[in-house]
Amino acid sequence: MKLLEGKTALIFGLANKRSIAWGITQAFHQHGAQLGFSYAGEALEHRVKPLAESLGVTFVEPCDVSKDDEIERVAAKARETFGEVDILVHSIGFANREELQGPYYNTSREGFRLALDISAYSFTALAKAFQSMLRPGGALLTITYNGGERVAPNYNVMGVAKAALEASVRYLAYDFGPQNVRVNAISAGPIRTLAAAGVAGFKVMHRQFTDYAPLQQEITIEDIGNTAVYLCSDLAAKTTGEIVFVDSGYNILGVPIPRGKE
Ligand code: NAD
Ligand code: 0WE
Repeated sequence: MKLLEGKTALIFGLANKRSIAWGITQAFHQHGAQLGFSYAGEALEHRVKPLAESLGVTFVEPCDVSKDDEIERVAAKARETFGEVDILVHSIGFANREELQGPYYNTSREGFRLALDISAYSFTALAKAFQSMLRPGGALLTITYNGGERVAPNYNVMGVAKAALEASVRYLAYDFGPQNVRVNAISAGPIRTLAAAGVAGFKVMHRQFTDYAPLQQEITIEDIGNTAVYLCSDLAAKTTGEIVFVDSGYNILGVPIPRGKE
């Protein structure tokens, strides 16, 4: 059964084949959605264009989400191309590398501003820019991490940004409710993407994740894609303002002990 037939979805945050945005793209494509992409800027064009072409997607627009004029430009382009849009996916996060190690209290004022601007505010900015284009029955979706609710060592200012992002999901869900547009987030377990590459201690964290998680299984971009289809389809018609965990059950643990060592 195709769950997104007749729906148009715009996906922000595609960098390469390992991106969570690519897992979502493939699942949306399999479910019959008409797609459009937006990517950060020219440096990524040579990676994103071939991926778009492989699915026959022609709407591929650069947009640095820290720039209001670029958001406005891509929104105008979407209106011109599609008229109305059903689904908007935000799969974007960034902090300066030096902020993702050492004590959180060392976060600089500018590092805090940048991380919250790109990782949290941009979702609200996109919601505003696309508000008048969103069809009733539509959905906004973003990707978060449990480091926004609990302490993940080194995640630091990104955790604070995810907390702001998750609160934005609830406030936006309230705002968009009367328009019958739903707003949700997927809280993904650790996945080896570009944004996870070279992160201090990622390998150790990833290893213990599968040792402790109830399902004892790694999280894939396909797992996130499948849940994204559900949340953006009419199957989730009465679900809004939620943070849905796709993490093999890791977040439910109060006393994490490896299997067999209880
Ligand atoms: P990724 O590097 O493939 O995606 C991050 C994207 O953010 C990239 O496409 C990058 O170009 C984009 N981006 C950064 N700054 C931007 C800007 N100024 N304007 C526009 N785009 C910008 O990595 P990913 O893991 O797929 O990350 C996607 C989302 O998933 C992020 O919000 C991340 O925090 C979240 N997440 C990742 C994991 C994980 O373990 N990989 C777990 C939970 C949540
Ligand atoms: O949200 C993320 C990735 C966040 C991220 C990663 C980078 C690395 C490269 C944001 N900005 C940057 N900037 C860079 O220059 N994740 C959930 C993956 C992740 O990142 C961590 C993690 C996990 C998990 C950082 C520290 C600790 C754990």
